[in-house]
Amino acid sequence: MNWAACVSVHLDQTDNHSRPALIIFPKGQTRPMKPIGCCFLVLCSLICNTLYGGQRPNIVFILTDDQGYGDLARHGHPLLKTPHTNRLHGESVRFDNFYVSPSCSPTRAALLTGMHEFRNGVTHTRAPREHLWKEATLLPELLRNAGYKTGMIGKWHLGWDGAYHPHQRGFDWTVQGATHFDPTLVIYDEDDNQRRLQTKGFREDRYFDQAMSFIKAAGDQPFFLYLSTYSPHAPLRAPEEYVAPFRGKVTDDEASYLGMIANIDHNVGRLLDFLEDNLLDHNTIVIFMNDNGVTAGLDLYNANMRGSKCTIWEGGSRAMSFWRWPGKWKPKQVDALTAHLDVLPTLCELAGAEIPPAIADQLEGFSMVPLLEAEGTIAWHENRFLFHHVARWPSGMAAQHRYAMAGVRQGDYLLVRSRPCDDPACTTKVLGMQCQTLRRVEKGSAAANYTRQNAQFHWGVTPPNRWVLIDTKADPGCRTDLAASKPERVSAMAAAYDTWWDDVYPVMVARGGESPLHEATGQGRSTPSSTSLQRRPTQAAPRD
Ligand SMILES: [Ca+2]
Repeated sequence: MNWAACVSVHLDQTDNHSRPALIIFPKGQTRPMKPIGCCFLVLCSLICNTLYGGQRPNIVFILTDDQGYGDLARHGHPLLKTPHTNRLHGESVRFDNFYVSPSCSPTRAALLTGMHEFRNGVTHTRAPREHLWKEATLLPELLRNAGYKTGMIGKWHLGWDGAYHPHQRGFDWTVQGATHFDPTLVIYDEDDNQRRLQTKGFREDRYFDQAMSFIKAAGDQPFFLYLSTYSPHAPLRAPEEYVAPFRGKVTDDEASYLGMIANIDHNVGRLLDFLEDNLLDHNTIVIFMNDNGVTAGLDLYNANMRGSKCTIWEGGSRAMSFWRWPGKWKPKQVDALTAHLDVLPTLCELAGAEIPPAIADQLEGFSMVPLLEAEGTIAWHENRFLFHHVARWPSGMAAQHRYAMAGVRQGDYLLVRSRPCDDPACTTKVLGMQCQTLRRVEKGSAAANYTRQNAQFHWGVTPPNRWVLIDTKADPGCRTDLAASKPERVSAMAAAYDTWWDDVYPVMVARGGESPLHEATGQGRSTPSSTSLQRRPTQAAPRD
C-alpha cells in the first residue's frame, strides 16, 4: 500500500503545503484526481515500488540512556542475563565498532541530523546548549515526507520549549513522562491534541505499551518509532522483581542499575513477541542502541575498555548497534568504523526518503546499507575520520578547550587528548566541572564520576601538549601509547582534527554552542515540565 502515502505527499507538496499530508490518499480519497495527479500517482507508484526492492519497512529504533556497551550478557557481562537482547543480538547485523558521542544530547543531535553535534550547537546536556539548532532538518521530518507515520516516546533532551519540542521536529505523535512509577504520560497526537494519561506501574513498561499502541494505530501506513528510554540513567530505580537478583552481589545503586537494564531486556522481548504475533516482524527493522558510555556499572564491567560516559576514552563512546530485519539481512558482525552519524542516511535509503541536496551536502555520515546487505567483509569508507569532543566547557570558553578531552578516529586508531584546559578561570564557579574532575584525577584522586576507585584508569589524564595514539582493536584498555612509533599517523590525524576544529568552531558558536548556561535551577532538565508543554505553540513556530 505504501505507494499511496507517497502519492499523497507529492500531491500536497504541489499545493505548497508546509507539512505534507500523511493519510493514505486513494484509500480515503477526499478530492477528485486530476490527470496530472494520475500521472504523479503512476510515477510515484513506480518510484516507491522500486525503493529497496519494493519494500518500505517499518522502523523501530530503541535508544537506551546511559547503558554501556558492556552491559549485555553477550558482551561478557558477569551478572546480567539479558536473554531477549541476546536474542536480538543473535538475529542482527551488529556494528561492533560503532561510536556515539560521550553524552546524551550530543548523541541525539548527531543521530537525528547526520551531522556532528557541534554543527547543531549542541555542546552540553544543560539548557540552552542542549537545544538542537532550529534550522536543522531531522530524520523524522525526512521520513514523514516519504509517507511515514512518525512517533517518539520518552527521553528527548534537545530542548522542550516551543519550536524545540519533538512534536515540532517531525514527530506526528509524542509521549513524555519521566516519573519512574505510575507516570502521567503526556501524549500529543497527529491532530495536535494533547491528553494526559495516568498510568500504573513502571515507566519503561508503559513506554513499551505505548509503542505497541502506536504500531497498532499505524495500520497499513509505514511507521518510524523512536523509542528512547530513560533507563538506566540515574535516578536508579526499578521494580524490585528486576533488582532482587542482584542484591547482595553489588551495591544497592548498582543493583538498581542492573535491574533497570533487566527491565529493558524484558520489554525488548515483549516487543519482539508483539511484532511476531502481529505478523510484522518480517517488515519491521528493529534497531537497538545505547547513547553513550557506561555509567553506574563502570566498576562492575566495561568490556575491558577504558573510560565511561563523559570521557574521551574508548569506553566513553563505543556503543551497541544491532540492526535486525528478518529474512532480509543475515546476522553477522561488522567491524567497519561506523557511527551515529550514519543512522540518518541509512534509514533514509531504506525508507526511500529523499534527502534534499542542500541537506545531503552537509551530512557527515554514510549509508550503512552496503554493510547491512553484504555477504562478507567489504571495503567501506576506510579512510573516514570521526571526531569526538566531550565539550561541556564553561560558556564562552570553547577556544580554551580545543584540546581538552578531544579525539579523532580513523580505522582502529584513536588519537586522544584527555586533559583539563589550561585556563585557571575554568572552575566549578563557572560550571567547569569537567576540567575540575580531570585536575583532581591528575593530582591522584581515585574516585570520579561513576567510579569509586578506578579514576586513574577510566579518567586517565594524558601528557600535556601532545596527542596519544591508541590501537583500540588491539588495546581497548588504551594502555599503550603508540605515538612515538607512528609519528606520520599522529601528524595526519592531528592535522585532520585541527582542520575539523577550525571549520566547525564558528558554526558551533553561531548555532548556540557558547550560549550562557542556565544555572542549575531545573532549566537544564532533561525532562519536560508542565509549563514547557503548555508553552508549546499549536502551530509550527517560525524558523528564526
Ligand atoms: Ca545518556
